[in-house]
Amino acid sequence: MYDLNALVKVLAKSKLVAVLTGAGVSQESGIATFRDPDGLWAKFNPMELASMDGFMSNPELVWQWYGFRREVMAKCEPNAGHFALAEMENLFEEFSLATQNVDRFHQRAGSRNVHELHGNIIDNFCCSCGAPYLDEINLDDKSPVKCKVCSKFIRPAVVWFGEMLPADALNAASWAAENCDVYFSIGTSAEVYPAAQLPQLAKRRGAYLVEINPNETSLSRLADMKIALPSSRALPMILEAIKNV
Ligand code: BV8
Ligand code: ZN
Repeated sequence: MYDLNALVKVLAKSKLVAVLTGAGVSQESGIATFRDPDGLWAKFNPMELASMDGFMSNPELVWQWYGFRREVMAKCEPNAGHFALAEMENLFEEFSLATQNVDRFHQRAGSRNVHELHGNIIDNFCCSCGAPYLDEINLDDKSPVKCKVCSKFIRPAVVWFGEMLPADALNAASWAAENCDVYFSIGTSAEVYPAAQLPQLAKRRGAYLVEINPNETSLSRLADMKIALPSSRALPMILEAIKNV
């Protein structure tokens, strides 16, 4: 069981608060998660779709899958959990938000300093020469558009399985995990590495670890506090408790 008063007391003494979010934070905005029974991967095999090999062997299928997800994200809105995190950013001396999500909902909700560990689904670049592709994407295109420089395929600016995470985002998120007083792991199954290492690293370095997730994860037994609520309910409650101190 969680105790918001105890959490507020710990937060009141904190200089740096760090956060890692996963697909669960966007679930209540209408974006399917990856591993829940009705999740994105449930219908597809992640290695088949979210990897360079998958894209090269079936560019049309992968391009259409991203088109479908872009369409869903364009119709959805950030939820109360995103907005609460954006407000929390201003309540602490230092606040670091790292996300595995590619939907940019944290930024749309007003978070200014977001470390995108798995890239974003909005931008695109060339698979071959790396040139950014800046034109509008037609979501009805059934096959990937071609690069204007070398006419190879364009791809979404997400990090695929087997690909390195952007060094600047991972370094910033790792530094925050190593130096924070409180670490929130929110809406993630903590199964995808190296992002999943961050909460463990924070805990090892002595941070107070809070997990917000209605379900159990491999992190739950490590957490100092487990809040088994949807993030869109838990985060506004935490924000209110902090503001009412
Ligand atoms: C790397 C972008 C190596 C794309 C994503 C075999 C082959 C290749 C690699 C590996 C391998 N085995 C292991 C690996 C490493 C691999 C990995 O970790 N695999 C896992 C599956 C074991 N990692 C990688 O490949 C990474 N790169 O290792 O590079 C390397 C090393 C050196 C040199 C070169 C290369 C790259 C990983 C990034 C993959 N890209 N996304 C896209 O989106 O299309 S991963 C994808 O999973 C999303 O980013 C997603 O966010 C992420 C993690 O999932 P979660 O966010 O946790 O989502 P999930 O559905 O799992 O969980 C949701 C949770 O929310 C649940 O717990 C649920 O209970 C909870 N929830 C639900 N509703 C709510 C809620 N919580 C709160 N409120 C709610 N309302
Ligand atoms: Zn090119």
